Amino acid sequence: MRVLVVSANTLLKPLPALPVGAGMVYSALTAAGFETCFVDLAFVEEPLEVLREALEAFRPELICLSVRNIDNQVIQQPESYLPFIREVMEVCRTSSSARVLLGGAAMLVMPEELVQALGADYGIKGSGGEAEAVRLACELEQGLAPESGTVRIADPAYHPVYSRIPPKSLFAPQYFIPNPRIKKASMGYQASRGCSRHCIYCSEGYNQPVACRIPAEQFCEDMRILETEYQVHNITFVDGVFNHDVEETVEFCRLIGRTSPTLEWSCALTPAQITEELIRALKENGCRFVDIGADSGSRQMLRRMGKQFTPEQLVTLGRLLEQYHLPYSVSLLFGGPGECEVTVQETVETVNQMNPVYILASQGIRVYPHTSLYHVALKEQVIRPEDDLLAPVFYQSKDYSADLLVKALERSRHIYKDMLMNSIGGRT
Ligand code: B12
Ligand code: SF4
Repeated sequence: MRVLVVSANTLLKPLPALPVGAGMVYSALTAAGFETCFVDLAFVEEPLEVLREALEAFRPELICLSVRNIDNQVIQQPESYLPFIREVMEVCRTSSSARVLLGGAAMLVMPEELVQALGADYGIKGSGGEAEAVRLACELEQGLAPESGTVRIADPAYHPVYSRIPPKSLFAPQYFIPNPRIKKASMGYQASRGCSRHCIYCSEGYNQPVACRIPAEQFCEDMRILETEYQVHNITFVDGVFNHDVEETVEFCRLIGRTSPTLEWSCALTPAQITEELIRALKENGCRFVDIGADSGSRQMLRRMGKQFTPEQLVTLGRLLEQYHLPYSVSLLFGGPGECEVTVQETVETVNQMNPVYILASQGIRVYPHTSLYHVALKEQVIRPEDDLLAPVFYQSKDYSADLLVKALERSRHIYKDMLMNSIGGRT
């Protein structure tokens, strides 16, 4: 069977995101013996035309459409990418009679809704997906086609053959232009799937409240490919959080050190699972930057946002990172349930006790259906059951406004930046 894998993400800001996931699906299907072709719609002048030509030339029997972003999640300047995805789907339908299987990061967030809205034949949701794509393609080949509109849940476990880094030659060279900020070629790499945390606005921990780490041998093999074939010596771990479990993470850091002693890397930490031994293990094994996904520094807000740590734990993490000379950023999310003048001030005061390199502050939280926030938003009548959440919809506490933040930032030691990296306020 001929299978065309399409990466439909054309967004190049804030930086181009290498379509590793779509590439893994391509590699898995190729390894399973299917005749495959890969089309990436980024960096081409006329993406729809490129897709049409590929469909006509390759004549696929199955199209694996990888969708990454639904919208930009920016309340100040919301931008939906669905109109373009609909156009992509339209081209698939008019230029081909192949069945369309939908997958990708956007399917973590709104799986059934996307399959229905785009009129796809099948969908696979959740972290992982490459092995499930192979399974579905095999069924189609054997004439065991599932019912149209079926959405399956991916098994997050890493498959020894199918969950492999794709060949570098699959990707456009533009993806490997060094990041101007760090002046090095860096790459996102996922070493665990799912998330052990339960942030109320996120479908990751809601769907799969355990994380599944890549097996050690497979990780070593991936690192060898990254260093030799990709020539990348700097990676960002894009796991929901890096430290799901302290002891296991310490061991994993040591594995990185043994496997790739010259690799430099960054990761996201939750203050909930920290020991000094862990921070030492990060430092000794190549970690060069940490993002703390704090969301808030207010005790009440941390509890309401489902963050499972306290302001004291947040400050302690900052101090430990400083002690070990590990630079870090703090990500904040203002406007969650119950956010008000007092809680905003509490956050600013907590972060004043820390010394991050920068602070990224978002305001208003994008509401997705399979999350706890969805139910809060319904209860507070911010949304109605019939609302179409495919369009950017945000939750913002009625007691919160951007002015409150600007006022609170008069007492900040730091500059706060928004999602578009504009300065919101504060001082150094
Ligand atoms: C790391 C990350 C970033 C990094 C990327 C860094 C880099 N160098 O790649 C940065 C910070 C730059 C970033 C930016 C943005 N991001 Co981001 N990002 C992520 C994150 C945390 C991980 C993505 C990743 O690399 N995954 C690892 C790869 C291997 O997995 P994957 O692509 O999902 O592929 C797997 C499956 O999806 C599946 N699969 C993939 N394709 C297909 C196709 C088929 C047919 C099938 C069956 C399966 C399948 O199999 C793959 C292998 O298992 C995700 C959250 C998440 N957990 O996915 C958000 C996420 C993808 N980002 C999101 C968004 C919105 C953005 C931005 C638009 C934000 C903004 N305003 O700037 C930008 C867009 C950037 C761009 N150019 O596209 C959203 C997208 C969904 C949505 N809400 O619209 C997500 C899901 C976060 C969320 N929960 O809301 N992001
Ligand atoms: S830590 Fe990140 S991935 Fe995990 S539940 Fe929270 S927002 Fe989602």
